[in-house]
Amino acid sequence: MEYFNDNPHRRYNILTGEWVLVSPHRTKRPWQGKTEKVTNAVLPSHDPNCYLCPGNTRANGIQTPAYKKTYAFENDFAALMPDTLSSKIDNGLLKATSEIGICKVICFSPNHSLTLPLMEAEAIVDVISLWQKEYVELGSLPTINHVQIFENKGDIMGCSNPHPHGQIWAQSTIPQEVQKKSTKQQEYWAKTNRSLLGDYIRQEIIINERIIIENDYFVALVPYWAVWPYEAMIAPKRHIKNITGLKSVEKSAFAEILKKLTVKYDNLFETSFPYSSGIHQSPTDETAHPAWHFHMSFYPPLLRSATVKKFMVGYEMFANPQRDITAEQAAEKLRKLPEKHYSK
Ligand code: H2U
Repeated sequence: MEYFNDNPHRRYNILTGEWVLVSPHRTKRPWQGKTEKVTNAVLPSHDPNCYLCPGNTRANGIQTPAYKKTYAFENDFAALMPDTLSSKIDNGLLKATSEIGICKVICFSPNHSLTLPLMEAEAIVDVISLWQKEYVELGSLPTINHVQIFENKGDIMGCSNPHPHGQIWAQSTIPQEVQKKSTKQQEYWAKTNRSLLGDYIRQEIIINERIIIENDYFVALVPYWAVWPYEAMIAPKRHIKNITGLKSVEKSAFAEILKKLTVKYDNLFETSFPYSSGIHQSPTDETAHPAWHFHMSFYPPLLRSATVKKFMVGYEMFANPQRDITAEQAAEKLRKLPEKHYSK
């Protein structure tokens, strides 16, 4: 509705049941902060001091093999451990339970200087194949009921090393963000026998205001309820529960759209665009999860330039997430950006 382009309103997140406050009229306020471009460091293809480069030694003395495509290993400083003993505190209002899990590091490429947008789509297919393998292997362990695949990109996101890599934290309980989405998708499925996200995507394709990129099998869009200024979601048009359900052509289409979206991200402020991305998909517990529709979300912090980020502070911390530019404005900006990387 036109009125919402200029006036404060709340939008509903169908996947979590949460709301975001949108204040589009605020984009007119004067900005006296920084907007300069940054000089992007040129990285070598092999860094002798990088723990993740082939042939180098990790912090704990183990040697990384001379891998040619991708490489996964158990995190040496893991947040979750496979052998944690079962224990519980239930003392009045004090509750705690032990948690079992496995954390892995996933190297996307042996080339230290690359990032997903700079990799060839075929090489991204290899990354997706590794994600699938890890999802199956970790998910089939009796103690693992959820496998979270994610990437923190850029030091602004707390990433410790520019070598292209992501992580997997697999654990015995289903984390709360996933639990919320399970509940909402299951409620819709019980009522309609259809995928909530599938119906949403079909509606978005018809409206065509928030789509960034579309191919035969996938869309990349700014969700109606996006919180981060340039938040995006990649989702398959077909109802697929998790990444193991991808057919070969769909896997290539996923890699292609992943590359195109991240290239556009880099082109937005002509910088290696920071973000946290993660794949939400069916948990690996004993349940069938027919309602689950897998998707990959990108939460980038940048707002105005390569250095000016959106702060989730004040009202956002104490009351509710809030954004200024609308999802439609963000999608239009991203849609219009070239699909060729600015550095090439
Ligand atoms: P981040 O940069 O996203 O933090 O990921 C790097 C991970 O790699 C981090 O979790 C692990 C860190 O614990 N790591 C090792 O497992 N071994 C090392 O030798 C260095 C870093």
